[in-house]
Amino acid sequence: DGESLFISDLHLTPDQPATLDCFLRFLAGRARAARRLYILGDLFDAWIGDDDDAPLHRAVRSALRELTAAGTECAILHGNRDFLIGRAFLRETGCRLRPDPCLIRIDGEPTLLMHGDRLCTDDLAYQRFRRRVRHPLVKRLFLWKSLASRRAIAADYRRRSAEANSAKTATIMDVNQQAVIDTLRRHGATRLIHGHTHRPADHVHEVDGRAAQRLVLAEWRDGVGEALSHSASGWRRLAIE
Ligand code: LP5
Ligand code: MN
Repeated sequence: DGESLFISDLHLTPDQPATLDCFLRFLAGRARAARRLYILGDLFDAWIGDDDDAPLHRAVRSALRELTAAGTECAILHGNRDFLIGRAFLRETGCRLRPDPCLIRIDGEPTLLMHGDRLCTDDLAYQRFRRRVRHPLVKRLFLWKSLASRRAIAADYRRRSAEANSAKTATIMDVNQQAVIDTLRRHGATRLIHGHTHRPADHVHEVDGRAAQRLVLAEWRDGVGEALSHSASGWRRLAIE
């Protein structure tokens, strides 16, 4: 029943105008013709609250509103950089927030959608950071601050994160195999689609003697993106330019 598109890790920021243009063309074209669009987290490089009035955020909000008004259903998951996307954003865009993980059925197959950061269980420093910043009280205190100080804090976190990442190994920053298997088993899923690691690939895992597929989405950068497509003709990766 029409095409479903899956994207993640666009990391939209005014510093990367070509990627923003690419996304806006995608919304007005391929996505508009599709039945559903799933955004699996990190749409933005940093989301500091729905009251952010920066031009990029306005442009994305209105483009998403046009998309949903034209009839494409748009579901969004929180990423580690935009977990503060809230009700006002959803109201303004017509997007629906789904939990992470979120189980859907495609062709009758139980398919799990995640951002991917929860699966990186070897990265203890990140998981500690994640627990702290997702605490409801910490979020509320942050959102009470002025836009200017929120911008400064987010920039500081982004800087510290880049520093921390350059000291971590690739293995630590990838998903943990056991976490993948446990998650698939717990949800009875035979397919997992996620982003976050920026290592696009099709993996096969064995869960209780049965094969399960893990499709990892690519990040968007330098004006080039990727969408995973599912339609009557099956699964395909599309280059978005
Ligand atoms: O994002 P990326 O790809 O660089 O790396 C991620 C992990 N980093 C993050 C941090 C984000 O980049 C910052 C997002 C800022 C915008 C959100 C608004 C701010 C809201 C604040 C409060 C409600 O997610 C990175 C992983 C990597 O993915 C791979 O998985 O490794 O993890 C880290 O860098 C964490 C560090 O290891 C430890 C944390 C350093 C910062 C210390 C601040 C502690 C403050 C505690 C909070 C109250
Ligand atoms: Mn991420």
